Amino acid sequence: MGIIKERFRKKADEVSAEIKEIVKTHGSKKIGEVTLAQVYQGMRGITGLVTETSLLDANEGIRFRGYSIPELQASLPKVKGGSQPLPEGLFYLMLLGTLPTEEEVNHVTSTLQRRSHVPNYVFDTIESLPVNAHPMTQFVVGIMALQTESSFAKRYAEGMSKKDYWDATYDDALDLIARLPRIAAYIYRRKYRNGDHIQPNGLLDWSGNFAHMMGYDDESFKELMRLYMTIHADHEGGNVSAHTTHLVGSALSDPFLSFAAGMNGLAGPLHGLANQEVVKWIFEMREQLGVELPSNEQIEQYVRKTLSEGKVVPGYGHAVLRKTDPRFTAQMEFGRQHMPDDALVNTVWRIYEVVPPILSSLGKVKNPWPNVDAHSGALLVHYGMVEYEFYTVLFGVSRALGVLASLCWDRALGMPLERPKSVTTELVKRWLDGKDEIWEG
Ligand code: NMX
Ligand code: MLT
Repeated sequence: MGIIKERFRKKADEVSAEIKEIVKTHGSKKIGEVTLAQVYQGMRGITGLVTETSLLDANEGIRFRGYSIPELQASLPKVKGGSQPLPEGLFYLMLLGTLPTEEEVNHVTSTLQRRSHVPNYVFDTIESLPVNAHPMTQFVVGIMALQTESSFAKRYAEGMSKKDYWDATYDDALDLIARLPRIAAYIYRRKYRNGDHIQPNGLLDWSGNFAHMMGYDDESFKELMRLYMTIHADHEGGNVSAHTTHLVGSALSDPFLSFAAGMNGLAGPLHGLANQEVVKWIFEMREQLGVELPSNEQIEQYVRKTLSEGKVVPGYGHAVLRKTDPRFTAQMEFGRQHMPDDALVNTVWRIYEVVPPILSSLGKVKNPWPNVDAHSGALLVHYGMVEYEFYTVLFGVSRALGVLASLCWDRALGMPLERPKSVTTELVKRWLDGKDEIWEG
């Protein structure tokens, strides 16, 4: 057994015992009330899940095992001469709960390199799709093709004991994380570079190699990938991609099936697809105005036009956050350091000045501030990655770190099948008339 796997098993045994005790002693404690509005309105604010890897505060933003993004930037190991954290270190942190040393991060990097081989039939399956298929469709099909490699599915079919579920899940999680950059880069080169593929470089870190396979060898692009892969990795458990992966995993669907399901959720425009929508929206604005860097007044008019057409302003708002997303701020900082004069990046910063007061004035938007997707595309365009339909795939590769670390925890803690109660409006009306006890299900 590898040393990280062994440490995970030990840690999981401890946490598992602790949780058993908590549930035994305090299981009947009430932690909240549920209103009818919450049931109809996307279950906002209902605490119904446990996710160990990260926790979101509405005002402060995300903390990974207690560490904010600036704290991760300060304390996670980096490549020599680099200033962004290695996301392999964040994976270690999310999995084990402690910050890794440089040696431990190198160990994760080499474990991923060792597991990174993608069988040819996966590429053949992707090739069977039309090249104009959306990159997220190609990504999910690639993951599904890889599912034949699932150690969990194979061992389950052979009669694996419940106590070994975590072990097979861990193997699948690492295999998936190791292979996703190769699949994603293959899709990028297939769709946008005439199928001129680039072989992996086994000497590079996970994100550096990913950048290399996509055809971006500039060191500052690799730094951007390290930052990107770190900040998109996890956003507690209730977001669509994390929750879907957890939900599907709760049926003991293997990690490939579960993660592919999560990625189908990430492909929605209210979730991960928003990063492509932001750049598409700005490109359309620039085209309509015929300028590279629109003024604040021009942006304001364009925002009002978007709203008057019954559309949302992409990259703004959030179901939980109530302040500027620290992931936006981290990217803004990167932009200030690496490309302060870039016209598109400056447009993003002007949009940040213009949009919040407009959204606030509508009186219904709970969070007028930018989220992670408002900034990411502009940084990518700066390095020549203008193919915005691909951006959600980058988000997906990063999200694997968090949701698969969580799936390991789900299996190690023996999390049961998720099955909340639903009701019909007919029953709600009967309850409102005092005729039924609807909440006893
Ligand atoms: N532009 C215009 N209207 C908005 C926006 C926005 N950016 N955000 C919220 N609203 C509207 C929303 O459509 C709703 O209107 P109505 O009552 O007419 O249906 C009203 O404000 C109340 O919505 P909220 O309670 O503030 O937001 P909710 O929690 O329902 O949704 C989002 C959160 C993220 C889905 C929403 O803010 C949105 O659609 N934002 C734009 C898309 C986006 O950036 N998504 C990415 C989220 C981050 N991620 O990576 O996943
Ligand atoms: C995410 O990163 O998953 C998004 O910000 C959406 C969310 O947290 O609901």
